[in-house]
Amino acid sequence: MSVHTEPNRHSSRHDREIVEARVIVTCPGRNFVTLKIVTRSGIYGLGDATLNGRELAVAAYLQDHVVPNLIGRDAGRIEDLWQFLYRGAYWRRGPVTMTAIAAVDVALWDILGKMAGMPLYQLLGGRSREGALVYAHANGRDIAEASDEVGMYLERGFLAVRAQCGVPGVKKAYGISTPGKPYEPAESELPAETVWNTPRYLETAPRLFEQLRADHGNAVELLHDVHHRLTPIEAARLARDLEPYRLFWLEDATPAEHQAAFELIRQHSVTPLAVGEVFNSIWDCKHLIERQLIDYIRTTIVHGGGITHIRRLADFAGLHQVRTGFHGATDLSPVTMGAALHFDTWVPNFGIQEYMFHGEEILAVFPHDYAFRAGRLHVGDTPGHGVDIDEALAAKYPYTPKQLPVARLEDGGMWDW
Ligand code: CS2
Ligand code: MG
Repeated sequence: MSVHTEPNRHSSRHDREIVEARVIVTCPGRNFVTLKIVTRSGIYGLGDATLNGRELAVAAYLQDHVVPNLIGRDAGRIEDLWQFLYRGAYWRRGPVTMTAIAAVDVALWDILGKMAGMPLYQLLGGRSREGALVYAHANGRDIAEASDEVGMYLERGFLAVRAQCGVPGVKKAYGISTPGKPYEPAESELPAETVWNTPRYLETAPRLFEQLRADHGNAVELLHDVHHRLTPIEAARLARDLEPYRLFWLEDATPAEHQAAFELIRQHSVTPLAVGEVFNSIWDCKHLIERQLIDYIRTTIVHGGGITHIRRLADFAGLHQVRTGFHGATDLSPVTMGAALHFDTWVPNFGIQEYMFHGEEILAVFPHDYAFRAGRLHVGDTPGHGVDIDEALAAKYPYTPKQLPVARLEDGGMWDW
């Protein structure tokens, strides 16, 4: 019997040639940088290149140093282009470089999916699950308000909720929204200055989770983000104090530049730990993973060199029973959310996905096919990652400078925000 297979009409080198790559900056409520790569066949791919508060640095890196290297190349050589931009640049790693590389990489995977007529999860190896468990953000000025918001998300079908609440005596704590508005940290052109008080926080956080378990029971998965503001021994104490409330995870308990600092937390507590939204490569978490000092790795596609690198990171984490828990704040565009969800649908060692919803204006600029049902996000079967950009609409929202806040201690000394 002879088997005849039609050659893919996009398989020629000529069709795959990159003829154009452009950087699109838009601010439909918050700034996003998107890279659009176009091939000779007319098929294009999109990659997110947004680095909150430093957007134009990545835009310039792409525009001035990456785009000229893409024109004329074969969009099908995803691995080779990744190596070219990483090894070939000589200056390796760092958030600006790795975000720029990610934008190229995700756009090329998107093109590959469109050429193959397949959704991205299929190219990665196919479905491992029906949907990706997600967690929402609940917050409140005090414990009672935060608990009400957890209840609201449970009514909307969420199975996992991150909870943050105001700290008595601290004027503007991380994670707490302005009343009536969704939580959005980068609100001003220059960084807002906030004041931090560790002892007050260490008293409040366990009381918050005691109340949440009393109000909502044990079935809901609860998460909490320390946002890098404790020293290792303080983090160890908080992790221990939270043990009775069985958190899904405690995030960024202490800054992780010094990875071995997490050994101290592990020695004192069995609260699961998550780290990594500010990491950019495997090298930032190699010790944390090899020594099983964390349970979840949060580095996601846009800030970690794209699918090509995050796939290696996830495989390495899997060897050490570390699961993924990708960053998904609103400063990551729907393009990253789409790509991350395809990854989540495939990756064997999936844990959870952060889901902090984008507003209507943003969703109109980025048409997408993922949808929330019963506590999980589900990707569609559109070829590629399933997220597009309406360039005419994007052009109506010019870039607006905004930076993240900073934090100081009460004596004025700088602290981690
Ligand atoms: C946060 C983010 O989502 C999270 O866990 O830590 O809100 C983070 O502050 C922002 O992404 C910074 O741009
Ligand atoms: Mg975080």
